[in-house]
Amino acid sequence: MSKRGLSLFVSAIMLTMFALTGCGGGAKAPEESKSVESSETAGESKSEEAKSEVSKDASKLIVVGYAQVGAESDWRTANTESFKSTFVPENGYELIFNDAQQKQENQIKAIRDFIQQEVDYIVLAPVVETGWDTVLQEAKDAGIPVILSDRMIKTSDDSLYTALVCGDFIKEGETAGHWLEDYLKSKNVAADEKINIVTLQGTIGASAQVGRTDGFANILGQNANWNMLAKQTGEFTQSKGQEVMESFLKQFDDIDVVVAENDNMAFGAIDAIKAAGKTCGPKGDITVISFDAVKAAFDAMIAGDLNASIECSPLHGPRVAEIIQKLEKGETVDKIQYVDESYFDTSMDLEKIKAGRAY
Ligand code: GZL
Ligand code: ZN
Repeated sequence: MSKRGLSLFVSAIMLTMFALTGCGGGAKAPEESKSVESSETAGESKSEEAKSEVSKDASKLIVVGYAQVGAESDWRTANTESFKSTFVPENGYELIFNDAQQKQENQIKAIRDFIQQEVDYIVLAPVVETGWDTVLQEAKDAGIPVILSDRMIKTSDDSLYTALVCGDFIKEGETAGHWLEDYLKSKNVAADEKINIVTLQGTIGASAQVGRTDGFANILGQNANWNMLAKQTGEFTQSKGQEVMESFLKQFDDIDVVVAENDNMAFGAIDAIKAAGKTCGPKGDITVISFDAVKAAFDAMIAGDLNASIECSPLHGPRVAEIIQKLEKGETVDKIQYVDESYFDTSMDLEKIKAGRAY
C-alpha cells in the first residue's frame, strides 16, 4: 500500500474511533454545535469536521514517480517539460523524476526506488518493449498502479499496467509511406523509376522504432519500384544519425530518399548530405522525411532542407494526469489511448502553423 494510502487508512481509523467515542477535545457543548443541522448530534458534527480534516489530508500531494527514457531528442525534452509542468504541487502532485540515459537497467532501478519510496503512481516511458514483467510485477505486488507513456511494452500479462498513452507508430510509418507516394506522383516520377531509400531507425526495439519501420514497410511493399538499400539505428540522436548517414553516402552513390525515424536524426542526415556536397529537401537531390514535427523540424522545412515531418505529440503530461484523476475517483480508464497526429510538409504555410504549436 502506498504511503499516502496508509496515512489515509490510519486517519480513517482515527476518525471512526473519534466519532464513536467523541473523544479528542471532548464532544462539542450543545451551543458550539448550534451551527450544525439540528438533526446531527455533537459527535456527528465533530466527525463531519474531522472528515473535512481527512479530506484536507486526502488532498495531500499525489506522489508520481516518472521513469523517463533520457534526454536524447527535442521530442524528449518537450515530453519531459510536459510532465514537469503538469505534475506540480499547485495541481496536487509531487513528481519524482528519473532520467535513465536511454538505459533499461536504469529505468528498472528507478522503478524499484519508486516502490521503496511508496509512491502513489509510477509512470514509465519504456525505452524498449521487452524485459519489464519482473519489475512491473513488483510494482503490482506493492499495489502501485503503473501508467505507460510514449512507448508500449510486450508483456504476457497486461494487468501489469493500467493504461498507455502513446502515438500510433504503425500509422505514423504508413503516413510517411503515403506521403512519399503522393510526393513522387506530384513530381511526375514514373511508376517504374527505381526509388532508392535508406532508413535511419530509432533505438532498436523501441515501439516507436518498431512501428515506424513496420508501417513504412507496409507501404513500401505496395510500390514495386521502391528499393530499401539499408536500415540502421541512429539511436534517435542527431550525432549518431549524422554518422550513419555518412556511412550510407559512402556505400551508395544513388540515394533518393532518407527516412529518419525522428527529427534529430534527420538533422544529422542533412548535415552529412551537405558535407558530402549533395543537396536535399524539396529542391535537392535527396528527399528527407522525418518523425516528431518538433519546432526545429519546421525550421528545417522552412530552410528547404527537410521535406516532411510526421507528427508525434510529446504532450502526454496532461493526458496522464487525467488518467490519474479518474483512477483517484475509482473510475475506469481506457487501456490504450492513442494521441491524434498529423503531418507537415513544405507545401503548407509552415510559419503560420509553427507559430500556433506548443512544441
Ligand atoms: C516517440 C518517442 C521517440 C521520438 C524520438 O513517441 O518515443 O523517442 O520519436 C524520441 O524523438 O527520442
Ligand atoms: Zn535514384
